Amino acid sequence: MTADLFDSVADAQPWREEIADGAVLLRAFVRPIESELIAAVRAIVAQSPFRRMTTPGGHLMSVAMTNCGARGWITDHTGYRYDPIDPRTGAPWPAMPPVLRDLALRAAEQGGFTGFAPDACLVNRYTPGTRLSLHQDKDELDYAAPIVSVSLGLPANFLFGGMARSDKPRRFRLVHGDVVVWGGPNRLAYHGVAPLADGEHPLLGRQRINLTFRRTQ
Ligand code: MD6
Ligand code: FE
Repeated sequence: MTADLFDSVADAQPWREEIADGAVLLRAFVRPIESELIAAVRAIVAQSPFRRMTTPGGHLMSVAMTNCGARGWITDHTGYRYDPIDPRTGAPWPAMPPVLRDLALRAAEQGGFTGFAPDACLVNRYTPGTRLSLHQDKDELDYAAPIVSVSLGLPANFLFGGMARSDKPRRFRLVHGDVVVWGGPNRLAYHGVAPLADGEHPLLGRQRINLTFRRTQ
């Protein structure tokens, strides 16, 4: 009787919200390791600093980016790609810390994707007013692997659309500690981030940090 009650509570998992077929939102999933994550991000940035990149169309992105892992996502006037070398430092990107690799694996499992082994982690820094326009993540070779996306710092409105850019996106408020796991039939859904509202986060100040883990090849 008591066991049944607890089982049904566990099954409900209020922290796990299915937002689309193959996409789940894991509320507060990384709160228990937030200090380790923030320390890991600081170490990455000390080696490969945040920088604003230019799109192939010549636009300077408002979001600043860096990477860790065997390959990093970059954009310049020649296009988008994954590259093992940070063009800013001329050296490989910082290695992916075990705490990050492990969290990506555990989160992917919660989304129903076992054995996720990311080789790239894109680190995005949003300051108030910055945004990421609707896009698809399609520079990876294997769409069978999901993407795991971690939010730290200020809250953001995540826009989640359909397979066409013109599909009206739904909005999900992502706060510090939330994780989105994204794959399956919605792997190529259009998505973006609305302009960041101003605020002050107790651990990270006036910014939002987003980590997205990918299997690129
Ligand atoms: C962000 N995220 O949340 C940007 N892409 O800052 C993404 O572009 C993203 O959260 C693919 C899957 C999940 C994501
Ligand atoms: Fe994306």
